[in-house]
Amino acid sequence: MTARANVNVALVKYWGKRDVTRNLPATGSISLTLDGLFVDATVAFASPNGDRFDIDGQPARGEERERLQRFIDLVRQRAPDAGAAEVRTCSHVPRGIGLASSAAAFAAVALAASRAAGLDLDGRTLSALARQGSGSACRSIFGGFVEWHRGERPDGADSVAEPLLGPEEWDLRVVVAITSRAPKAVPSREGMRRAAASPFYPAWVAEVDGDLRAAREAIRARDLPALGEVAERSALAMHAVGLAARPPLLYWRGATVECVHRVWAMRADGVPAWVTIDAGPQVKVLCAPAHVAQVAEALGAVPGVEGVLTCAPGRGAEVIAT
Ligand code: 2P0
Repeated sequence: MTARANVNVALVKYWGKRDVTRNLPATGSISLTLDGLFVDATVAFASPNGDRFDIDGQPARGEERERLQRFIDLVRQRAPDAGAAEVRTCSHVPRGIGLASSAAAFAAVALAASRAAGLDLDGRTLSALARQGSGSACRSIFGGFVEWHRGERPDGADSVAEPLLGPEEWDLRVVVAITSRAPKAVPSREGMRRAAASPFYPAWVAEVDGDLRAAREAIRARDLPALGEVAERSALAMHAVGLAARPPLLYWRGATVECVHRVWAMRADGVPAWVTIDAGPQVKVLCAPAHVAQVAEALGAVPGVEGVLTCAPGRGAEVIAT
């Protein structure tokens, strides 16, 4: 069974957990699933050689292996007779540089593994399962604009994503400026742990409900300036929390800052474009299709930018081979 899932970019960020084991977030978040950056996962049960995990053609090791092992154990709790698993993932997105490859990977594995085990989970249940592999994976189950609800229950059954607007319902673009391909120094998990101890963290949490409301409203109204504004402030506030943490957390490189200034200068010149930045140095710019060429050219000309990608809204996770 092979499933494909796209990455997603958060417009209102998930940054911090209320339960580390189950990946229950401190706040809700809203994302856009992106076309063209995806992970394929192939899963078969009843492997004769015990559990096997391969990532991009290599046996999984260390922390990555443990995460996959824990995840497959969760699937087997629902399908105890499934047997040993053979899991292979193939990534079509650079890994570990802040482009959400783990979100796509766990969304794809959740779908492929549950189907391979004979389970036919509804979107909500599949989203809750994917969340336990990687929090943001619960959003990649769905296409287009997606909201992940914080939920209240200690078991996390209500901490699931739901689609807000399908990928065909609002045609936007995200232009990604790659400023460094080096593996990130601080994984998101550790970043969130540090952020939660920042003196600014309570202020961050207090702002998120208002940002979620504003983003939901902007998406409903297809209001790009309103959505861009909330996305930009959510990202900058998330990074401000890290700057104030002890030890401090700074994902940006010099070119990251230059890209932000470039986008702000373009906006002052009348080009509607807004930045967001995740747990890495890449800059993602939200704009309308009509402005993609201009934005991509401007970002590509910023010293230190190593490459530029453009993504349209993408579909949710789907089975591509049985
Ligand atoms: C997000 N990020 O909302 C935020 C913004 C990065 C910055 O979700 O520990 O890989 O697996 O739940 O989902 C990246 O964190 O973390 C992330 P885990 P995840 O997209």
